[in-house]
Amino acid sequence: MDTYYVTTPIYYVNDRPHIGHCYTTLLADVAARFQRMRLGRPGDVFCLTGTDEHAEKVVQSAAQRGLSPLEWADRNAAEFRKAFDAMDFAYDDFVRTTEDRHKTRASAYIQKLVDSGDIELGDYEGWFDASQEEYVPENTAREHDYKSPVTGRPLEKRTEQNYFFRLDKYEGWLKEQIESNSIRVLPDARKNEVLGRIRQGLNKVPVSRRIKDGDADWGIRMPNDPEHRIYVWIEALCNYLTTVDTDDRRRFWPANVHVMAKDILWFHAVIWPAMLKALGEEAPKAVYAHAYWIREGRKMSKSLGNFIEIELLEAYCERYSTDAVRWYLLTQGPLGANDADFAHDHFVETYNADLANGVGNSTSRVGNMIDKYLGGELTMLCDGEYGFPNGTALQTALQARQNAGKPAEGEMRTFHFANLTREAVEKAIAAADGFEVDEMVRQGLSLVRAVDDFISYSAPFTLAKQIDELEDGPHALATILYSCAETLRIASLLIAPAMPTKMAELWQGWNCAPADGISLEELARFGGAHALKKGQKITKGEALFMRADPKEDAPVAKKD
Ligand code: ME8
Repeated sequence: MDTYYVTTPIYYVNDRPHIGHCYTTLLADVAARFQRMRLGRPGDVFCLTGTDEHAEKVVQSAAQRGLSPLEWADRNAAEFRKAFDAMDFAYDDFVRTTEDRHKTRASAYIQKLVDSGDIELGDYEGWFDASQEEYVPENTAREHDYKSPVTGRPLEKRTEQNYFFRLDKYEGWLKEQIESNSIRVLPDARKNEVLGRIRQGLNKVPVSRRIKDGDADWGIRMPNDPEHRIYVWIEALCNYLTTVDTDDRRRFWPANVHVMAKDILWFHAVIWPAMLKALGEEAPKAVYAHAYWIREGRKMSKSLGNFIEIELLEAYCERYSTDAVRWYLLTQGPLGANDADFAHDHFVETYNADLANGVGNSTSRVGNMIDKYLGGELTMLCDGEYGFPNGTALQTALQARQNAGKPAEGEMRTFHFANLTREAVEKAIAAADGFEVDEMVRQGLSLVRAVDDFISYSAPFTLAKQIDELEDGPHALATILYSCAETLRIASLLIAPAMPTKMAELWQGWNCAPADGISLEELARFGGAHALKKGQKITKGEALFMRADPKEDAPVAKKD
């Protein structure tokens, strides 16, 4: 893989950001951070987010506030950026569809589709879902009693003369591309849904609206017919290409993955790839549609007004750290096919189990032992193998347990940290390829758990008490602590995309910040060129996460 390009939807600016927007953008951010490290070439990764500004509802909500659409869009686009800064997202560009760079190129793409006969004029009658800015197919409208499947608001019957995109021409091609995974529709359940709907037959898609008297001058006009405006969805999709359609960014196309929630999968898995095909452009390699964050069993959405707002997330960030919020959203969120409920108890439970008692406890325990027993300096290396026949350090530790009257039970166990860490990195890379970003960082946590298990088994604190009595004692203790620290270093690389600040803190204390320009596989080689060294200073430092009190009330959003 030479380059990696990941996108989020561009969000409507009729309202302020909430957990859903933060969640999708977090997924893209974590994937991009991982790939930057994996490739060792941050400049070859491109993460795009932004705002979708030409919707009718932006005009309406601006008017309600006595503002021009652009003033309202400016204000909300700034809110999105602020929210994304608070969540520590490191995107490479933030596109606004009101920017010239987008408008000019989107308009050129539409003209090209007109010229090729892929866009043509015709009459259209259908059920319009004004709350979602889209037409709903007749059977879906009927199934939902002529109400919006998303918001439950009544659908409107509309007839208009429109330009249409000939989606029907691409039915066979789309089926073949998706079936063969040339375009991967992920997760798998979504692929079947999309194929099922394609098999019902594809119709032409309206791509314009006739401008009526009194309409605000908002949106992009059809380049061939200024009486019409390009339907907001069609121009919005173009953002993924308009933003990288420059000499220096073209190399990022096609996108590796477009990420979104399942509500807008159809546009991304079907309409957009067909538009690209018609334009002579390559289709995205994958489209990933996650499920929803819900609250008390109902979808959270701006239209229902029941979402978890950015202010509440900020209150969680303030109390538990931004990295902890990122970890919770990432690992407990609706990444697969199932919706996820945001619940305070569950937050605290996850925080304590994975972070305070997991990553935080393990790193501070190992740091403290190195400080106490080795004077804060690694004095031995280890080949990472604690099985027979090379596990002499472990045998010495077990001897110490025996001497202290606390023998380890059962058969002698083996801990091959060189293998364990290599496997974890391989699994993380495989997970990243399928956009299972939660599984990707969980590989880091599994290494932390392996170190905890090894510490309980080898009991270095027991060994430390007999250091002068056992012939091999000092060597065994230093070797065991080295392998714990080195395994945690590798774990920290896999966890860093989710918790960049906390892992940077750890690297600072342990003097092991990953070098620039080196790929993950090199960085993560146990005992390799970038490993912890003999003589390396380890500062014990503060615990990364303090235990949370489950009895404490949930944080509350601060309002201006
Ligand atoms: O649809 N749970 O914008 P939008 C998880 N402008 N994710 C959620 C969510 C929830 N409850 N609610 C929203 C649009 N999202 C168009 C997109 S793209 C060319 C144009 C996230 O502001 C999720 O990513 O309504 C969803 O797909 C997106 O916000 C919809 O954002």
